[in-house]
Amino acid sequence: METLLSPDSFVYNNVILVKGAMTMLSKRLEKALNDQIVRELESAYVYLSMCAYFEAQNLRGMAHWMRLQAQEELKHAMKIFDFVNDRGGRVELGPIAKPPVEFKSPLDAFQKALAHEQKITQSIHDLYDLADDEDDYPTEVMLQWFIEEQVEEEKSASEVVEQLKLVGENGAGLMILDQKLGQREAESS
Ligand code: OFO
Repeated sequence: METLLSPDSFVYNNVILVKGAMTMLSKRLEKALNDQIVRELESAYVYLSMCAYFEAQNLRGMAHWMRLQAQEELKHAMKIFDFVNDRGGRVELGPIAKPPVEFKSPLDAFQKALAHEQKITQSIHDLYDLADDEDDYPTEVMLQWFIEEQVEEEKSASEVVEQLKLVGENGAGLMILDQKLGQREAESS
């Protein structure tokens, strides 16, 4: 069905916005979005390091889960990267911290993954507050995708944490869970 737009409206990310709302990013928001790009790249780095840990433990299913997670984080970084460019901003990448290398156990690794996601959720919420303060509607719309995504991110890490707690020291249970996590499929978008 065709949507009739008034002459001063346009569609951005499936949302109708009024022309003039798509102003340049403020310097403060540009800096905050750049920081978020780095955090998303840092997330990819953290999960790749966890992937390497699981590979070394011969837990190939968990390694696969972490590899896909790292790939998703790169897509998250690129979403914001493209958005900053689309808004006439300047992407400026910063340094990425060295990720943790060793973990006490698979449970420890997934607990750290969950804690990491909780930190990222907070940073997305802080970004949204800033966009809201500045009445930057396009940034708010773009961040709504991330707000929903963070609910999924926390949920999936938290599910594995709970399953690993149930498995405990049971080697057979760990193998079954590893197999199950190896079936994770890449997201389509
Ligand atoms: Fe980008 O969602 Fe995880 O960190």
